[in-house]
Amino acid sequence: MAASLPIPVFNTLEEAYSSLGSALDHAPRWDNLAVEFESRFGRKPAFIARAPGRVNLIGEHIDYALFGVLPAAVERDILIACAPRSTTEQGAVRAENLAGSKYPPRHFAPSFKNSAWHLDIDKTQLNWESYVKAGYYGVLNTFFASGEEQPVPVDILVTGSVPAGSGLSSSAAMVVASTLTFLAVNNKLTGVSKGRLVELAMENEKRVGVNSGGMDQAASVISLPNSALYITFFPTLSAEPIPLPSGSSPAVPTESTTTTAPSLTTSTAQPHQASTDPHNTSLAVEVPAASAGGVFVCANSLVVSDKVVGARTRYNLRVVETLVAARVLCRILGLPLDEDISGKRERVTLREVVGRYLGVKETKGGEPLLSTAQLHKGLSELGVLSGRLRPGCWKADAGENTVLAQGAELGVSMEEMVEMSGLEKDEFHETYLSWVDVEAPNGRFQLYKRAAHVFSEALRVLQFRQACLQGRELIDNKPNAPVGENATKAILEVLGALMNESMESCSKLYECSCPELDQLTTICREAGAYGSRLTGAGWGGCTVSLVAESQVQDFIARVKAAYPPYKNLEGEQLKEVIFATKPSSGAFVYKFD
Ligand code: NG1
Ligand code: MG
Repeated sequence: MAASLPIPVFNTLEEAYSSLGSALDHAPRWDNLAVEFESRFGRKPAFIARAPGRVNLIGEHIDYALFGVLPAAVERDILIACAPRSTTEQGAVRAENLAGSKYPPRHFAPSFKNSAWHLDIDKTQLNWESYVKAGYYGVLNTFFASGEEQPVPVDILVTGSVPAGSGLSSSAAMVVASTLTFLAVNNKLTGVSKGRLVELAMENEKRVGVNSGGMDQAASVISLPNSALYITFFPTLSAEPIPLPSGSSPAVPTESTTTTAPSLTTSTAQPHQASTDPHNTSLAVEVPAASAGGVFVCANSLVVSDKVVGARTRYNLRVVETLVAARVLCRILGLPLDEDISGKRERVTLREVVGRYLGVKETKGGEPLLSTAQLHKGLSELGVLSGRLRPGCWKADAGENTVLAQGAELGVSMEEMVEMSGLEKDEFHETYLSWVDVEAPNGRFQLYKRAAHVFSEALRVLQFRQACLQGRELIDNKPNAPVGENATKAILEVLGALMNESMESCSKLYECSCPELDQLTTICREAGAYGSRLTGAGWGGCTVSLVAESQVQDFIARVKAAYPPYKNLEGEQLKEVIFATKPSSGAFVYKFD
């Protein structure tokens, strides 16, 4: 399977660019980075590590509950050029960023104390180098753990085209690229599979302070051109490429279809200003007139999603609420827990609750033991049973009337939650709160709403995957037949409806939207999208909309006219905030001769 493959290391730029499966002109950015590296550090880079951002098509906030998600890598990525440096300061890093004033140069060095490597990461504010340090941390403590072998001193230069805080996972792209950089420059890439890199990057990203699931890192590492990935996390990480209903002819850029010959002649080439080049129309999509396919369009709400600083009351709180909901459901439904399973207190996930509910003994480390049909059944039934998590409904003697009478909005207090868990207060804190800093607004925790979202969203992912598989079959078999076209349209409508339901659930049950995201997704639907939803953690950042291929330009024009923050944006500035995406390939390393 895809996750067990080695990380690609390319020795020629032809190979590197063609692996991206895109008609974009990548050369200017790569050239510019290499030229700048040489002018700043006085020698050529030894490697460039590349990791893409991703757009999540469906499956929001369910990866840390260990349910499958459906993202695709985007063409926008992080590139890190690096080379070892000759100095006596072991493992020291000079880190610079091409976006200079926003991300000032940093110099830091790890220290080896008490049998472990340390780097200072400030979790109270967002610093760009924290993501570089996070990637380095895991490499140090995995490959230099004994303290005997020393990491080499390194110079690095970073450039990124994934907008930060936009839900397109610039953070995971940074962490994956950084992890790859330090692996490559220390000659530790051999034997590291894509799956291992995902595990390392997941661990690394948690060091920045967000207890995230593994979706972003897996998408950034494992993705393949032209398909989305159905990523599952239980019992182990697994990834299945899912073809998208993108029509019979693939979408191509309107201009720059001729790819500049790979150059990277660092001593002669002039730096290009790729991102501000008015002729760089690389993200506009030309649409085959007769195509019946759909295209995913990202639109940034321009509200910056502050996930790290806001993690206490947002992301990390949701992680705790879903975990506690899983325990309480086990108790309410009389399912095996703790002693029955492992002999000690466990933090059971909502995904594991499904297996227990269906009476299937699932073991970690093996193949998933639930069939798609079983998972479907379990999710549907548990979606209904999650109503028992409403205040007052969880006690054994709670009658049906109570279920109907109690509002979901209220949530439960800390005391009620501890009581529902069946744990002593100390044990509860140890199991659910000792490793994370959270604060519930008004002291109320929302177990019902969070579990209801997770079960329904996980079900929508299964339905979306199924519809994509059917859609591709139709397009492949009957590209021109009217019946095929109508059927394809019907599939796009199914996908769009699932995206709309997902948005509704994120907004109402998971409460991870914001007024601007609600407004922008409504505008996108009114502008003709089959469906539109927030993507990524939410509370700001991007939306993703499914749009008929033949309608993309018209759609963009309508959204521009209707969404107030876009009114004064033209040309490149507009393309920065709203663009069609084509699934790209995952992370790799380019090695200079
Ligand atoms: P974003 O907002 O794109 O960084 C975050 C998490 C994911 C996932 C989504 C919500 C990180 C690194 N990633 O994505 O694991 O939980 O939110 O579906 O925090
Ligand atoms: Mg992120």
